[in-house]
Amino acid sequence: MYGLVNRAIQQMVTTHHGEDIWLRIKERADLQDLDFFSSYTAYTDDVTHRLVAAATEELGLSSEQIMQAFGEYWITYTATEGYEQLLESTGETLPEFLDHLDNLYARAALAFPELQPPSFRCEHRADASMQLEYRSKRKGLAPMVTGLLHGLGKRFRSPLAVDQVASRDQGDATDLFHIRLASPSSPALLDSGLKHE
Ligand code: 1DX
Repeated sequence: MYGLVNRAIQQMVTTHHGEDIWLRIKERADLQDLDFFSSYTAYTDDVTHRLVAAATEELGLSSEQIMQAFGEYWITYTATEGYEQLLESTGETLPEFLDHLDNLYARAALAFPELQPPSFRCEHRADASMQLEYRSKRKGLAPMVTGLLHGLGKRFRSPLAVDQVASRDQGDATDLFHIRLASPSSPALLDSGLKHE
């Protein structure tokens, strides 16, 4: 993946846990000789997976927890690192944004030819819930998608609940996420753990 992804992991860890922990994670991932990640260099996915694995050891969190936190972080990180326009032009509301995710990638891929974009398809239900299908060449990143969705919920100030209802890791054909938006008409949803922090 492009170095921007590894830089985002570095910044998330440094901000929340400090420089020393970051250096330990980097060393455990056998990346101690690397001075920095260059945003526009395509690194092997292995580098990212090693960072996540090392972070689980140093932070005592599961890789699912780390990838979910990272997905959420990615939304604010990219917004402040020059991609606010890209996010803005993808949609003004969460449902619109989810409908246009493949567009976002089509535009990003013009500038960054080594991007290996996943693909998303969003179905809107009569009860205003949505089902998002996620397809990727990569495996094991579904928890990051859950985090991305929570990050988008914060961006659009619409708290949401995400349930993964099918999983490639469990042998299903694709990864499917069921998304419920909290609305003024559903205070029960807001009380059931939807409201984060
Ligand atoms: F819901 O691959 C909201 O390298 C979402 O299965 C989901 O293949 C927002 F460094 C610049 C650059 C570069 C900008 F300059 C990426 F080159 C991309 C910025 C997307 C913002 C995907 C990153 C592939 C790198 C992938 C999950 C899971 C997508 C990570 C999240 C907005 C981003 O992102 C999978 C790669 C950008 C850039 C956004 C992604 C690669 C996403 C989202 N993806 C690189």
